Amino acid sequence: MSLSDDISPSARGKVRDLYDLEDRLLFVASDRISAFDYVLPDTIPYKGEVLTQLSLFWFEQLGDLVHNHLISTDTAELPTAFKPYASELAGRFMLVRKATMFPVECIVRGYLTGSGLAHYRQNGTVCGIQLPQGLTEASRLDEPLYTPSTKAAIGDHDENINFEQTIEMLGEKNATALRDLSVALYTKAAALAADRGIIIADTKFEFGHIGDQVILADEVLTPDSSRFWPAEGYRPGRTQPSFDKQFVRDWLADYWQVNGKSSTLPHLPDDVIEKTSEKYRAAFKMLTGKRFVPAADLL
Ligand code: Q0N
Repeated sequence: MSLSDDISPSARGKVRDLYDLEDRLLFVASDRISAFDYVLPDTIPYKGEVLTQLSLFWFEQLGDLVHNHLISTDTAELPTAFKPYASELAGRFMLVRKATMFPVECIVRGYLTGSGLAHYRQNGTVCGIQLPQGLTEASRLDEPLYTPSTKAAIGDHDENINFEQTIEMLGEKNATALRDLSVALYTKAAALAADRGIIIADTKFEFGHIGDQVILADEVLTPDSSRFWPAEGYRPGRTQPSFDKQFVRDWLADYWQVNGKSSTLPHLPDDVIEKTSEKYRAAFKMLTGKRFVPAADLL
């Protein structure tokens, strides 16, 4: 009896599900994992719980900067239809306020990598912002960059936009508020993480509003919404290892190298699954200073 088999989510992301409760939403983080843009056929034990507990930590840390959508994580407050799934949901769900979402992904980059680096190499700019010459893979930026994107009209890949375009989409007041909040949130979180041995290279925030109150939504500052790098061994000029997914990526890249890429994704070996599960818990411990406790252990 699995929740998503019995009740259809109103929105299903690669790894997260949202259920409509009319006045509220039930936000659920699964143990699914994606790598190289594919959702893999295996789940990572505790991943959804760890990411949820990490989001809760950040909502608390960042509560002085912005309101957020969290209402409750108490199974006692689940609507009747979801009560039979309380043990499946415990630790991995949030009851959240339904907001009107701004159609912009608010990305902040403190380091240059990925699509930001690719654009910089071609144009010297990222999202219309001119950068100094000589930057390389994983270079730290002097100031964090706000590089918003939007869901492309066709397909579902994201398209970078410049700040001007966000003004056209959201109006100047909202566009400015989202940019300033995003940079402030990233700056505070990245400083805390840096003190604890984790580089948050970049991250994505999603905001909504209820009336004229801006609200931070979705999950925040998790390894799924961000690039986490181990501070130890950081060296610009080469691709940094992913704090959480490196075992998975290395194993998959190796597997494809040997077997070729086919249409079916392979199952991960048990030790890759176990080591990856441990990585998520290690990130949680480093960032929060607390050991991760599975919800099942709290009964
Ligand atoms: C919402 N998404 C995008 C979950 C995440 N509080 C909210 N109010 C209204 N809408 C949303 C939220 C939130 N969070 C956010 N979609 C709707 C990402 N989803 C994708 C599916 O899984």
